[in-house]
Amino acid sequence: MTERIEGHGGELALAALRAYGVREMFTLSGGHVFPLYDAAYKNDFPIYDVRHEQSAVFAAEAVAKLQRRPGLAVLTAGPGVTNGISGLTSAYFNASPVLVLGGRAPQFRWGSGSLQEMDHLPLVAPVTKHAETVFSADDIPRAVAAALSTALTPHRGPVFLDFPLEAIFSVGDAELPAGPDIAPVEADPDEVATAAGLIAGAARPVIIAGSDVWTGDAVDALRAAAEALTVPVFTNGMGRGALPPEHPLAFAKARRVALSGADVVVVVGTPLDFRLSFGDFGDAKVVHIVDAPSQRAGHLQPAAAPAGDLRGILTALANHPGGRVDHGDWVAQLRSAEDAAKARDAEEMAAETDPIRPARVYGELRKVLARDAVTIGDGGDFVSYAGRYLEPAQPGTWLDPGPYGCLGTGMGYAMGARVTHPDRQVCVLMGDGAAGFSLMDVESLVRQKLPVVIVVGNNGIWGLEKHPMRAMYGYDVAADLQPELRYDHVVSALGGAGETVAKAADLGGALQRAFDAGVPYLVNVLTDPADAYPRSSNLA
Ligand SMILES: Cc1ncc(C[n+]2csc(CCOP(=O)(O)OP(=O)(O)O)c2C)c(N)n1
Ligand SMILES: [Mg+2]
Repeated sequence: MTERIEGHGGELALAALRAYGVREMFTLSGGHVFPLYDAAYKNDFPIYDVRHEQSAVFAAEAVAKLQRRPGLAVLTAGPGVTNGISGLTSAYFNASPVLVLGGRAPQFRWGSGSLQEMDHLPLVAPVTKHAETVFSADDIPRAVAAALSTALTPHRGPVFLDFPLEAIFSVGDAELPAGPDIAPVEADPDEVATAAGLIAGAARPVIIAGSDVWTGDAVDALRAAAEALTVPVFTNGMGRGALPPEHPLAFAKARRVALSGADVVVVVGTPLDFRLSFGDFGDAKVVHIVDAPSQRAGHLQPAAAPAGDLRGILTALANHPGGRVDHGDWVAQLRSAEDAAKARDAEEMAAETDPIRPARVYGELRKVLARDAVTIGDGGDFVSYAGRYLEPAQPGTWLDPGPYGCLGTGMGYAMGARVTHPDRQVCVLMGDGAAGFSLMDVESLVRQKLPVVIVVGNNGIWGLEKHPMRAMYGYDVAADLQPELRYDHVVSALGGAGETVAKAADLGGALQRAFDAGVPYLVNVLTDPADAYPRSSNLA
């Protein structure tokens, strides 16, 4: 028996959203979307509001990434939607199932110059899997359900709907959608068998696992495959923490040794993009395992590229019936490289330098972070160091902006993380430059009682740009910020608290106070502007 629902457009939308597991909205007020607020208000559906629409979309994306279910941002017509476009684009690059519902000027007088009248679709179409204007209230549940099904179907991604004023304000009725029913797509078994044979027959195989392994709920299958075939595993994005750091096959530091020595590189659930030298691993054969055919690389021809449900593919690898080469020596070789690199890192993380270097910040942070803490990176070099020195112990605990590399995710991601995990530590690692994009949203966090810890690596520069520009031109422009600025005072002024730390010895106490504070708390660490993250070539 199907259930019929009736009400205004906002109520019809909410019923469909709930059927799809959406549990809250992130928004910034605008009259065009009032019916969505009215429905939420009358049905005890949580509304979190922000000070810039980018934060609403980033918060929705954090919920989608951490909880593996759709995240919702509601944006008003025109500028509300355009302010959300970097968030949508990030979600598109990250395959995050985010739904943006936009208000829209009335259709009946379209073209007459209504307030905030613009057609959003041509702007959002290139960065969404689906974008549609819904012209009648009756049609809203169908459209919401179809959009969310699309968002949740691998390869996942954001979707957009907008509702002309008269559609969302008028009353209609429709069938209640049943909720998601996404059938897994099975990969071609021959291709999976080819991949399994290549890995089992390799002398020096390596696995690199990325975000889709987490999103596709394939973490256990990844571990089973790695263990069954004895393959060292490296991770990136939401894949970090898929194997606990103490697992004998979990590696992080020996990446260069691994990739230069490997004869088969297996990349699972992440594109062969700049983060993985575009899939160029010298003479090694590449196996690229993706969650949908659309994700196969167009710029190279891997030795095998099974596409389909990642859990199914990885489980098939774990159950590979054929013989296998012993990889024990290879694993041992990488382990000694890993241990040596870890010892070097440990020294750097303990170094008593003046000014403080980022490594020490992470050395101190590691002492106070719980295993299930959510850490969020928003910045340049300071976040590259976070990636290097922090070791997520569990999957689904590390949020970086992903390959779109958009600064400004910080407070939005923090809001989504706090809403997701009310009882865990949530810690944002921020460059001082990045802080400028979203720090005003500390006000939203304070007001809505969403405490988080913010650690700013305050080097007084756009470090990731200043150092490369100097290296390239011998000078730099547009790369300086006010040195030693009191970002902690900004947070205090907004109702939170914080302090500035200039000496390494004071870091531990400050971080402890931050996690105990119970309000948004910013630790403003004055770091060495001369410190540059070592990289061979970098144009960000
Ligand atoms: C929205 C956006 N604007 C500009 C950039 C280019 N960019 C990448 S890193 C970076 C510098 C970041 O500086 P900061 O946050 O202070 O971190 P630091 O490198 O100094 O540690 C810039 C400007 C970007 N990635 N995203
Ligand atoms: Mg900086």
